[in-house]
Amino acid sequence: MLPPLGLITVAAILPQAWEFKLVDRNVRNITEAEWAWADLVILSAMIVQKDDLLAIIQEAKRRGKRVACGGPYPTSMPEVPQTAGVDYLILDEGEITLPMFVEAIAKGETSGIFRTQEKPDVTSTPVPRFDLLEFDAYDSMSVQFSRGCPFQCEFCDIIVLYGRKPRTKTPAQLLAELDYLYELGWRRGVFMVDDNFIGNKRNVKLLLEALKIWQQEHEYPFRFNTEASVDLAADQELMDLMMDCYFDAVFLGIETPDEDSLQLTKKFQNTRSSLLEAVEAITKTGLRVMAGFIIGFDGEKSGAGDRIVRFAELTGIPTTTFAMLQALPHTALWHRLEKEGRLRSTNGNLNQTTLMNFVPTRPVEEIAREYVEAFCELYEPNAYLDRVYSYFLKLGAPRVKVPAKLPTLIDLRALAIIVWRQGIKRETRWKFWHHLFSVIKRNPAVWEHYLIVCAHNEHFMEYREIVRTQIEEQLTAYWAEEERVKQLEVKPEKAIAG
Ligand code: B12
Ligand code: SF4
Repeated sequence: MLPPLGLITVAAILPQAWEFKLVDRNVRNITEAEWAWADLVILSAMIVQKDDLLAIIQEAKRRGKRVACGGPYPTSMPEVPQTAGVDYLILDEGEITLPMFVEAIAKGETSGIFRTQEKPDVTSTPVPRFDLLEFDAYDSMSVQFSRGCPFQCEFCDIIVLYGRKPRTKTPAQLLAELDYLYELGWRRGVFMVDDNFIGNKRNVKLLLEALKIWQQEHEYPFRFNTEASVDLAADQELMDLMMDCYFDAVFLGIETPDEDSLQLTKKFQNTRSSLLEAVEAITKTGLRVMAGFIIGFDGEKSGAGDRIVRFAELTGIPTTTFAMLQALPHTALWHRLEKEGRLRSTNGNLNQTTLMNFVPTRPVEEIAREYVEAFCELYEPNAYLDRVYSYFLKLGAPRVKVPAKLPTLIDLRALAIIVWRQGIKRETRWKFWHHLFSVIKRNPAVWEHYLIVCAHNEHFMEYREIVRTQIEEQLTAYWAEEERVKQLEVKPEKAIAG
């Protein structure tokens, strides 16, 4: 979906006299020629990419290369890459630690750990090296205006990694990044990867004012998405500005409609007004809501999965990121569970196919069953089509006049796939055509966007089975482990009896 913005930012911070080649392991393998060429292998990873990170470290060491690594996972769990044999651990935000590393290299040091408690001022972050990317591999490009979030959700590691004081770039700095993307020929979506785009509302409005003019002058080459907290709904001026800049979707961390769970997890901003009304206000303005949902909070009552499905149906939210709660390293939740002796593993990885890594307050199999059922229900083809249809009838129309573009070969191929699978092959074909024509008639400005979101289900339908199989496998392993521990506990008694 998106490129590794961290690594291309790292490449921009390092001395520009160095030569760089970038391999995104989400896209392709490293070639023999690339291995032979590299003097130094620089790696970054998120927690879910741990296994691949370790494999590459080992491969690089086997080939006698020096290895440096940093990024969110090594920063959370530095002992893991260290044990795997990396030479340089460059942790925290690269703006501060990379210069320390470059200095160490200049002094001929062959290993080192570079850390800082300080959070850098991102106004000095250079324009990322977008030129290192293979553009065709991605759905959207990424840019980042701010880091950090002012809220205090108990499970969140953003505030651990990037702090609670949102730090923003200057509008001119972000526009320079867009200029570069434009110059390189990018003309599709751009995701503002901020943890909470509206964490500093004053500065984001200044950015949007400038971006509005930039987009007008360049005839709207980019369509933006972002992530924001639910209080976006209370600021109509901000939402209007986003519409004027050609934002079309926003990811909201709804987490759960259960107010007790929201209170317990300290997501107070989601309890201040009605979540249903917030989603409605954002939708009517014209921003498609994507929602993050979580199941498995402490004290959660049975039926949480159903309540999430009902919430999605009531609001019509098409696309969701739904996962079982995970305690990520060093979060407030992780520390609490560790104190209570409830952490089962420190490997929390936030993936949608992962069983929770702690002992919950209700039976784990009940949560897992509700989760898998809810996941499958959300993306059942009939239910999905109806939900997306109801949503797009109320979605506000775009406000900017984007010049018509000829469809590319990629667009035409995607259209052919969706028409074949959803309009001809599948049993829901009549519903598909009915809803499509009805959207074209009743809310014509959004029909293309509607079709794209229908296409998302091609991923989720397959993913449902992956979620089901992997969660069931982990449950089986969980029970086998519980049984093994029980056996170990009863052994001494047996020995005495024997
Ligand atoms: C955009 C994004 C995505 C995108 C694309 C990511 C990509 N291809 O890189 C998508 C939507 C695909 C995605 C998916 C997921 N993501 Co994500 N994502 C982000 C997000 C919002 C922004 C990433 C980004 O571009 N940041 C901007 C750059 C500039 O910052 P940065 O990467 O941190 O880099 C800086 C430093 O970390 C450091 N640095 C980074 N790399 C390196 C390397 C070296 C050598 C050095 C020295 C320094 C260094 O220097 C940089 C400049 O300061 C972050 C949150 C965040 N604030 O970063 C989460 C985040 C990285 N994602 C996270 C997670 C968990 C996931 C998912 C597992 C979610 C899920 N449930 O499925 C999946 C995994 C996908 C996969 N299988 O690969 C976690 C990782 C937690 C962790 N501790 O590892 C984060 C931190 C958010 C969170 N807490 O939930 N994600
Ligand atoms: S609002 Fe989002 S980014 Fe901010 S603390 Fe809560 S979960 Fe983390």
